[in-house]
Amino acid sequence: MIYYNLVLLILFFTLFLILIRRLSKKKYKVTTKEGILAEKLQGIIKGGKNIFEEIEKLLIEADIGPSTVYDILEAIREDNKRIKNYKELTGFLKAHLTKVLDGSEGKLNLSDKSIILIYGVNGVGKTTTVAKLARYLTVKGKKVALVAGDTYRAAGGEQLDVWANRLNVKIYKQGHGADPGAVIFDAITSFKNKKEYTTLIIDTGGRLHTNENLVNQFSKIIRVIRKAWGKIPDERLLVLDGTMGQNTVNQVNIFSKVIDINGIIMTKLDGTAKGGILIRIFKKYNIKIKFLGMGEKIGDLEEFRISNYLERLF
Ligand SMILES: Nc1nc2c(ncn2[C@@H]2O[C@H](COP(=O)(O)OP(=O)(O)OP(=O)(O)O)[C@@H](O)[C@H]2O)c(=O)[nH]1
Ligand SMILES: [Mg+2]
Repeated sequence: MIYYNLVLLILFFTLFLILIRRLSKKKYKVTTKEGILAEKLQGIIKGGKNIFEEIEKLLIEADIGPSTVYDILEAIREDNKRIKNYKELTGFLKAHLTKVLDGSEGKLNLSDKSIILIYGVNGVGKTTTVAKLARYLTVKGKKVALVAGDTYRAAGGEQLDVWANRLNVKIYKQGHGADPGAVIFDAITSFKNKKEYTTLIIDTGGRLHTNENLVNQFSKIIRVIRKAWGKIPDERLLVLDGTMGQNTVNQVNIFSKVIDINGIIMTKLDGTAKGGILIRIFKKYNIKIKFLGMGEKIGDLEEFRISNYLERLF
């Protein structure tokens, strides 16, 4: 009889444990926000794996950069007792990275008449970003005109033309193969004297075979703008492709030799790309991050906000 009762008790207890686990799992799903790294972090915590090794691997994979990852792990070690679950871990990571990113949010600084220069390597999303910015500024009441400065690619000017038509904004363009310097010079000269436009956004080409060519061509464009405008462009925005990872650091390095970059726009963060590299770039170059490209459509441009960015990352 005693034996029978004991078996019954064990059975009851096991069922109770299963029920508790089920319930807590359900609660877990409801209460956690699912950022890109969320699932993996939950796995680490729940799997009882070596938490430091796993977090290190994950943060390195997210392109956050070795020195920042090292700092984070040191801080977690010091604060080890506090981190008991997923929520506490992400809270800790967000708080730490918010400090690292302090000062990284950048806004456009435009006056009654300003020029925005958009540049970056081949295919990163420059032309799309020019169109997105045109719409962003039009909504804010600016009178925008565009310059098709990419004359290398046969479709380069046409692509911008399509956007300009859709947005109903002015576009300065010349034929395929024209000298980009001449296109830009003529556009600025006209823009300067036209009261009906407040903001000129210049698209440039990125299709050059070597870094040296790119730098030479780009230096020439800046010289032309200085000559026509009397100073460097008011906004000098480098477009980086979020899916390119570590490569983007080299791109910042190359362009920073020729131009005083005053803002970064990172595109293609609507897919699996985490964009953790922005943390590394900001730490290294201290350049403001101004916008994130979140898709191919005209409205898919987001002002960079540290909190939103980190919310998406974790
Ligand atoms: N998913 C996604 N795709 C994007 C985004 N921005 C641009 N693209 C796509 O990326 C591709 C290249 O975009 P473009 O704007 O032509 O890039 P570009 O830098 O002007 O290219 P080149 O002029 O050839 O150097 C296009 O298919 C765009 O639709 C983004 O934020 N998300
Ligand atoms: Mg283009």
